[in-house]
Amino acid sequence: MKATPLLLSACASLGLISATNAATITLINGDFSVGTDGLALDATRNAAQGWNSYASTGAQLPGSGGGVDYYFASTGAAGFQSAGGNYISQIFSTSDEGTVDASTFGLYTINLDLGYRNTHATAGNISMEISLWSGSQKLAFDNYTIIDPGVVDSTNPMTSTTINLSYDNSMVMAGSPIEIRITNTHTTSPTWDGTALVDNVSITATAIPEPSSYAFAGLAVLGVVTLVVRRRKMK
Ligand SMILES: [Ca+2]
Repeated sequence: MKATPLLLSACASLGLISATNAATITLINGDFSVGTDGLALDATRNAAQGWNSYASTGAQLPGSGGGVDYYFASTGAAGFQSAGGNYISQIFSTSDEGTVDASTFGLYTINLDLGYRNTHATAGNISMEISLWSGSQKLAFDNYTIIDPGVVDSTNPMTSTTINLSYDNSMVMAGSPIEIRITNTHTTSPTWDGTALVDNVSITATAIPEPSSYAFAGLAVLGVVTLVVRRRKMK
């Protein structure tokens, strides 16, 4: 009967590592509804609060101005042109479980709405890249194709999309920043003919058990098996 406590111990170890530790990430202004002055974007035309934007041909976030208004009142989405790499990004640091950095979680589920501004022009399928970065290091990425819907008056169709990204967070130094980037990798001319729309971005994160936890559980199971085999041989 000495095997019983060890068996319970092994089961407890397995239970610990199989339990998921999901957390909702706090993204600022995931629906692109607020400007940098805290007012609604459609009233102020300021850049979106919480987000950075990068483009080869000027700013591209809703309300950022600069000669082209990227804010679309009908959807309230961020829009950016097909200039071969325009992207928006946000470094996030908190979740409902506390402070987050790139070493905290290894699996991220990103929900967002993607669409095509097709009321005036379209220019082929738009390839989007959704990625996670820590500084200059790309940790994970996936691609999504927004199919060219053709020009249709008074639309701008949006589709809810889920992207799962994972990486080995045990290899990332604690305290490293983590950033989400949403990139329009399509290139066309004029660039605004292929304008991608992004809205309602949210992220949940899950811890991936460290390999050492698996090793420990494996050793515990091995110990039980060995003990059982020995006891049977003794009978
Ligand atoms: Ca919105």
